[in-house]
Amino acid sequence: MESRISIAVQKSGRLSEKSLDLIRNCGIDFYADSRVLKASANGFPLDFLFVRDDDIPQYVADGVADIGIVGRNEYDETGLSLCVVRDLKFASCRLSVAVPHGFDYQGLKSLEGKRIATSYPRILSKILKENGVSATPVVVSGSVEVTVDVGVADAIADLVSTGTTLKMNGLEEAECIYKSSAIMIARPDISDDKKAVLESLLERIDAVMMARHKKYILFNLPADKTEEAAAVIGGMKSPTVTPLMDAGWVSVQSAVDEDRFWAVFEKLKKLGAEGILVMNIEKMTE
Ligand code: PRT
Ligand code: ZN
Repeated sequence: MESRISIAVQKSGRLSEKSLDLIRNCGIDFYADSRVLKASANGFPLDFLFVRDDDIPQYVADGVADIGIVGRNEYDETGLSLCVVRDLKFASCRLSVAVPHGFDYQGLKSLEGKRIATSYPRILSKILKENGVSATPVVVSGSVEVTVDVGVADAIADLVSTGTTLKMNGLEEAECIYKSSAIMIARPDISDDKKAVLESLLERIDAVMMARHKKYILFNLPADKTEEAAAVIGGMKSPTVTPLMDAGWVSVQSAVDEDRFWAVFEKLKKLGAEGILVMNIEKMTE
């Protein structure tokens, strides 16, 4: 019988939807309902376990699940030693030191002897130790941003994405000390059969992630500008160039990195490109 692998995914929260979207985009079909704890995929040997994110690393360590999707912050905070098989690059955030207005922050040394509220005492302590700073972590499991106001801490170290929560609570983001995003973790002692299933899942994930950062462009170009256009596009291989009925023109198609897209677009227009079509890529391999 074919081996199946199980994945622990956050039941409801910042990671849930994107974790499930990623797996669906891998062409894996399943039914997830917020009231159920388990699900099984159709046509791919993957079973789901929907749990709180805090529990995911331990479940993977205990073999309750073979793999899991969790924030790097949650994983690092456990101190467990599992395999980080992919950085999935969503749910990005940073752990930042934030201080009340009027706190003269001059780097981590300003925290010497201070009380710092955080939900990530292990990560914070490691960073403070590396920087030779001795401070007292005040461990709280939520509402870290109110601790200064109520007088239990002098500063905080909390996750930030837009910075709105800090501002709303009268705090200033003083320094980012750690960066996080969703990662896929796996048990180190997974069987060979399961490893093969994991490899096939990772191959699909890589294709989806690669496509996410690319656009596909198709345009007509004066034939004598082909070399220049290829240089502008750069990328993996030379673009595909097809002659048009009008001998002076060619049709060019290629994938372009999304972050370079507008710069490439402008340059191609200057070279005389016409009828530029831009498409999202669903999946892609190197
Ligand atoms: O119920 P369960 O335990 O499963 O979920 P949870 O409430 O513990 O976690 P959840 O869903 O809030 O976050 C899951 C993961 O998302 C975290 O472990 C991070 O890896 C990641 N992530 C990304 C964030 C944020 N962005 C984030 N902004 N986690 C929390 N926040 C909080 C932050 O703690 C602060 O309270 O959002 C607030 C700040 O947001 P901004 O936008 O105002 O800066
Ligand atoms: Zn949690």
